[in-house]
Amino acid sequence: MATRKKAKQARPAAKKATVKKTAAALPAPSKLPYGKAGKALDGVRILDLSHVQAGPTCTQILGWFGADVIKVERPGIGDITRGQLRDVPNADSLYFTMLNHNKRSITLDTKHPKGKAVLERLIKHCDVLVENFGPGVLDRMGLTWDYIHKLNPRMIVASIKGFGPGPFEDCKVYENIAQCAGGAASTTGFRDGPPLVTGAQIGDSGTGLLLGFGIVTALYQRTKTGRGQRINVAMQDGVLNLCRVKMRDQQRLKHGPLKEYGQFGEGVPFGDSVPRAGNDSGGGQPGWILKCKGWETDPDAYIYFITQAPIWEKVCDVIGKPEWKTDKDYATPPARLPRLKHIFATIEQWTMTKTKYEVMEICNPVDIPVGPILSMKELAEEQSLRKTGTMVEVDHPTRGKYLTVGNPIKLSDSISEVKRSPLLGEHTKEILGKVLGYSEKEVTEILQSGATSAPLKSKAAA
Ligand code: CAO
Repeated sequence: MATRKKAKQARPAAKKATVKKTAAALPAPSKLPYGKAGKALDGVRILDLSHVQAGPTCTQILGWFGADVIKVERPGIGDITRGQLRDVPNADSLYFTMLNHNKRSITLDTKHPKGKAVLERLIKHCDVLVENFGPGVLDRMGLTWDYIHKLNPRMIVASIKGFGPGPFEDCKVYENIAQCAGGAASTTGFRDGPPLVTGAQIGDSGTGLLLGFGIVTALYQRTKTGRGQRINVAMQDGVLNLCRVKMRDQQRLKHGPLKEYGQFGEGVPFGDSVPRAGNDSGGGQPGWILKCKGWETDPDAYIYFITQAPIWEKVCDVIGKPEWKTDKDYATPPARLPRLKHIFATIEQWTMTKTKYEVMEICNPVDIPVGPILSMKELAEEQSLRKTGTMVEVDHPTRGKYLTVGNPIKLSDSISEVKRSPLLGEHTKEILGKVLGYSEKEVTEILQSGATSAPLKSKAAA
């Protein structure tokens, strides 16, 4: 009894301590209107050594959330994508501009002694170093984890590589290699065709987003530990993570055929690994891409149609097959599975009499899940996407106005502004002087040393 009483007394005290701790850890709620209290990552400084697509995707999204992203680029060349797939002569390509918004650019030869000294100062100044060089490059620059950690124990070092430790760890990797090695290609395409890669950049941009998640998580943990840590995301792992449902199916295969795959209904036996399933729905609700009015001339006149079980009767009514509601061959999901090809062919006879937008108008009010196949042209012109900032028009000093894809993550208190990508080395002087605190004389010395500029061509080479 006495013990119980003691415990009872102890409880409120513990509660009080928790409340106190929480109150001390968080500031009082801001009285400013939402969106006016700064950005989520204000004050976070990113040393961006990344290039091409995977790393820049990550640092761009951190920049949209307010982080100060300082992009270090090789003098005279910069990120290789500046010149790749160029559409406007002498201007940065869309490949570069669409991946490098909200960043500042400093040119630095990291192998030049003065360049290395500047880089070290940047390491001391920043919170996070992001890189997606080929395997071993960072170490060859002298930037081992031990070295960085000694310079700045709070530094988070975030890396993307093609593969994690294992047989392929030394390989260089681009998007499609990751899609192939991560299980996406073997499960994409039609059963009787070769593996296919998808246009969605799940290897590059997908892995970049995962890295961003790792970074904000590590920043949060640092508020408790005070120290940085290493983050490694392999593109193979990132793609495999997105192919989770296919690994689910791989294990289900041991227990019998995958009945929701069209191949089951066609009587084609399964092998020992997950087959390509065309446009079959990945979930338990059968679906397929169907032709719509105009498909003969418009390559995107198609709709994705899902025959979700709870609304099956509505599907029957809409397509003019009310008798299927009671027919034992069609009335239940298991009865339908072996007949999916015929069912979708019948639904298609109906969708071909309508445009994809008309199908949307008819099906959505009765809760039939359908989705139009939208072309890039249609998405670029879609006004609702402009209004939400998902599509943004940006002005650029050398290439003029262009359209870009904005931040898909909408925070109510950290509104994203998409600012144009920097010109090569546009902020070199500003970063040396204002950010790193070099004196005017020191800045001049660094600029004249060749650490920030392309080596002059010798007369013979010119
Ligand atoms: N100053 C001096 N040297 C610099 C520099 C700078 N500012 N920035 C880069 N370099 C040098 C590096 O030191 C390295 O030189 P060494 O090989 O002599 O050490 C070289 O430039 C860059 O090497 P890299 O292997 O990263 O570049 P690559 O063009 O040969 O390969 C890629 C590109 C993408 C295949 C490779 O970086 C890679 O596999 N990255 C990891 C996976 C990845 O992110 N892939 C996605 C690519 S698309 O987003």
